[in-house]
Amino acid sequence: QVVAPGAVHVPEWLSVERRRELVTACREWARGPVPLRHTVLPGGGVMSVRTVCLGWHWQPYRYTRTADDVNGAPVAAVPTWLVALGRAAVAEAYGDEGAAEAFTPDTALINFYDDAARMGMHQDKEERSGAPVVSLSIGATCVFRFGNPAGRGQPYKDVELVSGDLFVFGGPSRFAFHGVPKVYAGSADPAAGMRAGRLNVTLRETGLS
Ligand code: MD5
Ligand code: FE
Repeated sequence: QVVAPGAVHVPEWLSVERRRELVTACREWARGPVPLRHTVLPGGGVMSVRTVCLGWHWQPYRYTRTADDVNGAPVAAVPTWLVALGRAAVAEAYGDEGAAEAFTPDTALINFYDDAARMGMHQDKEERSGAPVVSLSIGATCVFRFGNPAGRGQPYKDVELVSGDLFVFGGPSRFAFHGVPKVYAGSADPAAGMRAGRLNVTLRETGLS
């Protein structure tokens, strides 16, 4: 499942039980202290994805401790169990206990996609850390477009991500362009508590203090 150097896909890594726990926790975080919201871009565009953050609040294009573009509230902390899950994910993907122990995510970005939501090709460049990004997908199947660090266009690989999948992006893949061009309607995971849409949780080190 090595898609590119540093990019590892582990299909259905999360047990159904784990998925349910994550879905329940995300529902709670979506209620507050900062509500799930469509991010508004500086040019006035509105993202179709809805997002809530833990630890640090991502706004285009910086991290803050308070959700200044939503309600000004301090964001909720990243729970220790989620940090532990992130470390287990790095261990699983890289088979490297040292890398797993060193991974100390201080932010989680939680994205909710309804069946019509998309994410355009972009790079994640706001972090000041060489650490990998851990991505957990639950619910509807999507097409994840994994590109290259040079630009939005070709070459890219389209990978289907299904409920429970883990993807870790590190090393030379950390700054690859990527996006979600399609969510498959009707492919959600009721056993995990997702009756519709897709949930993606990313765990990251911001390198900020
Ligand atoms: C998602 N989220 O499915 C994706 C999963 C985001 C975002 O893109 O910015 O919230 S994270 C995919 C990712 C993260 C960091 C690097 C790379 C991919 N990569 O180099 O391909 O909602
Ligand atoms: Fe991204």
